[in-house]
Amino acid sequence: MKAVMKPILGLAVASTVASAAIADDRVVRVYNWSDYIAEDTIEKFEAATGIKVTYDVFDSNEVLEAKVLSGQSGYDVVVPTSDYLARHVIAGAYQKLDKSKIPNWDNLSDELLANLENYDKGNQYGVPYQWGTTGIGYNVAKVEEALGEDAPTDSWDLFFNPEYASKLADCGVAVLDSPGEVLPLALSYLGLDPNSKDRADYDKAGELMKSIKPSITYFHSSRYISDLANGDICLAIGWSGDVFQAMARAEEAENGVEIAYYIPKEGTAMWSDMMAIPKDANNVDEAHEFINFVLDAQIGADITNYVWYGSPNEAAKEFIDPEILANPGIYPAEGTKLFTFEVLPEKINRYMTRTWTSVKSD
Ligand code: N2P
Repeated sequence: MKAVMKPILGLAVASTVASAAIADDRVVRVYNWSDYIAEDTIEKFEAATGIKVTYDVFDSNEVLEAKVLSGQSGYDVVVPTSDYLARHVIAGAYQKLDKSKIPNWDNLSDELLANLENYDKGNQYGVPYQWGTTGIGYNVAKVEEALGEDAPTDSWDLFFNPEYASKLADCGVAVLDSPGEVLPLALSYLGLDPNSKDRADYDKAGELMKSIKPSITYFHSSRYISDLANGDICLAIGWSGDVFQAMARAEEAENGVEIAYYIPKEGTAMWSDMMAIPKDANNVDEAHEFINFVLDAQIGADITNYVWYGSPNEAAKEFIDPEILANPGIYPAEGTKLFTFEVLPEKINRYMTRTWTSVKSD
């Protein structure tokens, strides 16, 4: 009898200890874009709150959307772009924020919050995280070598005009792997509405993409940072902060690679990514604490100083590197042509996905 009792007792004790540990350990599961947070933000949050962070990353709204719309994301905080947030809200994927648990909400820019009401009336579901533009990152020396001094390094022609793109193919051209990011740019280049609701327009955007497809080395939404930094590609259609991070990495490596970013003169997309709490979140209090922490003025500035994206945090401005605030690639100059993404009918979203698949498989 004794011999049998002992292990059972031992087991009972062990499981009591384990469940006590689970009850005490507060956790928050965060799903954010890759290369989108300061090196020490998580560490600081854990030290300040005792909440343990599980941190996973994605690099496209499409990947995030598949998880969020499944209703079983497994996350407490996710970060869709504002137009995707709006779609997910319509689908009932998020819970309303409890702003009484986000005292740092007041640090946010009122002007930005007002603009974001186009996606989220009353700012009930989404909290701006960082914002930026989509543009062209390029290797200064390699582009000059391939195209000479007259390279149109202020225009979308560098990418969308096969005459130039074809000369860059050998040194490598990377494109974001996302219909929702790239097709509006193609529409805009063609002089069409970047938020067109007309399928025929997407056929034209698809044709344009196919015309430069032979010059495209790969479609991927995060690899271009290290490839630009290492000199492995000479052009990327990418997001502002990511290209600046590539620039910083090259400088740090002292490898002689000079990277530049520009917003094409024809105009581009400006977007804002939003923190939101999925319906299936298990750690709702912790999610609010995480969001509130990110909205701290110093923490918000740390993030922008590290990832080179625009901050929605007005109070953070005094801690942001003045060079970043003065950089028109990060904070676009007055008069820059910019458009924002609208929430499109689902049938248009599906058509964009189909168009993209056909571009990639062509
Ligand atoms: C970070 C990319 C975030 C911007 N790597 C895309 N909305």
